[in-house]
Amino acid sequence: MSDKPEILLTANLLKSCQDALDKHFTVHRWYNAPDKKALLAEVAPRIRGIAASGGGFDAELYDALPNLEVISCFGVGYDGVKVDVCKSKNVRVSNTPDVLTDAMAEITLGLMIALARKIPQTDVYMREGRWGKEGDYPLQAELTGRLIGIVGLGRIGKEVARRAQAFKMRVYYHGRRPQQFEPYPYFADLTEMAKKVDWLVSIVPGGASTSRIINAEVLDALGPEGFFVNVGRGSSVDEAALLAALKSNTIAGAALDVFDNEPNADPEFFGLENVVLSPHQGSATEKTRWMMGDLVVRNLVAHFDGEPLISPVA
Ligand code: NAP
Ligand code: 8YV
Repeated sequence: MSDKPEILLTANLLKSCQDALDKHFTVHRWYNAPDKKALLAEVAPRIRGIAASGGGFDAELYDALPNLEVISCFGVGYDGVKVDVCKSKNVRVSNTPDVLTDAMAEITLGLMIALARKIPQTDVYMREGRWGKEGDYPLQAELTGRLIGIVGLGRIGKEVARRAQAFKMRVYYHGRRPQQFEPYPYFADLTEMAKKVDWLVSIVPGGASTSRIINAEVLDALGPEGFFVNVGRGSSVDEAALLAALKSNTIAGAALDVFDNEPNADPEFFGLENVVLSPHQGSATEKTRWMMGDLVVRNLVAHFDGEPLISPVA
């Protein structure tokens, strides 16, 4: 019998992470267990940790593991995890911040450029041979000299701001409070910032405090020459209002990496020309996903070595 701590793996995390977990722990794979009830009956009392995605896991597990000590989340967003329940049970929780910030900033600027310069559409325009038949593609927008309003000037938001400045954009931000050492003008009122800027870029966590903060009023304020980008969480947007704004050209366009219903996003988006769509791949690079997986493992190892968690949230 191994003396390695026994953990539950509730998401099909990437191979390098799973290989490292197998090295340090006895791993019971919940995510593909043929009989989850039988698995619980066999191992529940021995389970001391969970390796999970930030999207959370089956609610039954919160009460089914009497000796659970720690949950290590793959992802910086942990809005799918019941942190209050964990705190009440003295279960520690960690996530994977910072290691994905650069990848996120890259895809945010990439989505902005794709939207402004209609890269998906011009690619198809060429592949369909339309350039030779119909002539040059219509003129487009650009980032230089434009105003960007960042909703959520956190780790990722700050990196987006730095890169937006490199694109000669002027940066503003909105959050629950001004940040003393940030050089950008702060807007306490999201709608007022939307009125001011050309680009509204949302990188806020999920959860109750951000639910539907991007609504019809904000989109109307952004206006017919404004662009909206969401790389945070789909829950932060009133998706019906966004679809209406896109269809009526209340805003010029949107680039979205996150959606209300994933992976089955609303098909209403699919036929719209003024949208760039991305399947929640903000952190999905070889390097970044390896680093996220490594941090999942290092948090668990730290816990079972009696050390503080490397990136605790609770
Ligand atoms: P972070 O450093 O915690 O930043 C979050 C920012 O959101 C903070 O600046 C915070 O500012 C602001 N915020 C929080 N609640 C708010 C509210 N109710 N209204 C307005 N602003 C609010 O987190 P991060 O590392 O930048 O990551 C941000 C989020 O991006 C994650 O939580 C995750 O949901 C998402 N994400 C998505 C992907 C993807 O693949 N698309 C990848 C990574 C992360 P204040 O506290 O001052 O309000
Ligand atoms: C992950 C994310 O893909 O880190 C986050 O919050 O949204 C992405 O990096 C997602 O969490 C999958 O677990």
